[in-house]
Amino acid sequence: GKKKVWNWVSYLEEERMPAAPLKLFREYQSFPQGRNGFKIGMKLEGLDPEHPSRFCVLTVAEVQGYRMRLHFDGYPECYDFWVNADSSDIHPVGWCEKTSHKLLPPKGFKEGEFNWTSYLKNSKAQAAPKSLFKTLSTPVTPSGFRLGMKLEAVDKKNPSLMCVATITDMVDNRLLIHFDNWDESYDYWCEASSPYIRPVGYCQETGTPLTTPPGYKDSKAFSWEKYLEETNSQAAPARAFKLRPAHGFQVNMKLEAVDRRNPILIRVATIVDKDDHRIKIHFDGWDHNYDFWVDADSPDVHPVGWCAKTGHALQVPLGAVDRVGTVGQ
Ligand code: MLY
Repeated sequence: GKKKVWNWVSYLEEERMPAAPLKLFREYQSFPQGRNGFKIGMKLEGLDPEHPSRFCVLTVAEVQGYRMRLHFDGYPECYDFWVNADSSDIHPVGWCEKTSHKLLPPKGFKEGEFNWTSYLKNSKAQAAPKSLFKTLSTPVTPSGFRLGMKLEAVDKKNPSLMCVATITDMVDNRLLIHFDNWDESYDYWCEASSPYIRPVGYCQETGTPLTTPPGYKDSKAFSWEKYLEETNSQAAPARAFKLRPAHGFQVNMKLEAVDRRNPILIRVATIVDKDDHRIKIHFDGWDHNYDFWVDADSPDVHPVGWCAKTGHALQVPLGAVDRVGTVGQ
C-alpha cells in the first residue's frame, strides 16, 4: 500500500505510547525561547569535549536548527562536534582573558603568540556576537565549593568507580571535577546537584570501595585526613552538595535524541530502561544493539516536536516516510 507521511501524533497513537511530558525536561532540553543566531564562520571560545578542562578557539562550521557543528581552528574536521546554541560550553571571544582561563590557541600558534584581534583581522573572520550566548538569569555560583577542594566522584568513563577527586575549575553554576593523579581526559563538568559527586567520607559511610590516586603509597589504608594534610587541601563541605531527586522519565515514553554515532542526526526514540539519573535510549526501528544509556539531563535529549519547532531534520523510524516525502533510514 501507499506509505503515509510520518508525523508524531499518528505515530504515538499507532504505537500506543506516550510522549515524555515537557515538565520532565530541563530548560535547555526543552523548546528554546529564541532562534539560533550563530552563522557559519563565526569564531568563539569553547570547551573541548574530549578534554573538558581546555578552552579552545572554535569556528561555527555548520548550522542546523538550534544546533551547530564547531570546528577547532587549525585541526582536522574529525574533531568537530555538535552543540545546542544555548550550550554552557561555549563563550564569546575574550571570555577566557576576562575570566583568567587559559585559551588554547589554534594549531600552529605558540603559547602566548595568539591574539584575537589580529587573528580575526588576518583570517577576515567575525567574532560571534556576545548577544548570541546564553547568559544565566541568576548567575548562581554553587555555594560552599572552592577551587582545590577534594571530594569523592564517579569516574563517568568507568562508572563503577568512585574516586578521589578535586574541583579544578568553576564557571557559572558548574564545577570541573578532576581525578587526582589522572590526566584530564576523565574530567567533567557538573552542577552541585549532580549524583556523581559526594562529600569526602561517602564511600566509607556506604561501604563503597574508593579508588585512590594511582601511585598513592597507602592505597590500602587510605585516610582522607592524612591525604588532605599531605596535599594541603580541604574537603568540600557536605552542605555544598545538593543531590537532586531522581528524574521522572518512564519506560516507553518517546522523545527525540541525538544519535551518538552520527551526531548530526536526531532520531525518534523510546526510553527502554531507566535508573535514578539516567535513561536508556532506543532508536525506533533500529536494532537494540544501538541502545545506550544517557544522563536524564543530557542536552542531547529533547521532547517530541523539538526538531520541528527548531528547524532541525528528524530521522523517523526505518521504513517510514518523513514530512518531506523521503524514505527515512
Ligand atoms: N582501566 C582504566 C581505568 C582508568 C580509571 C581512571 N579513573 C579512576 C579516573 C585505565 O587504566 O585506563
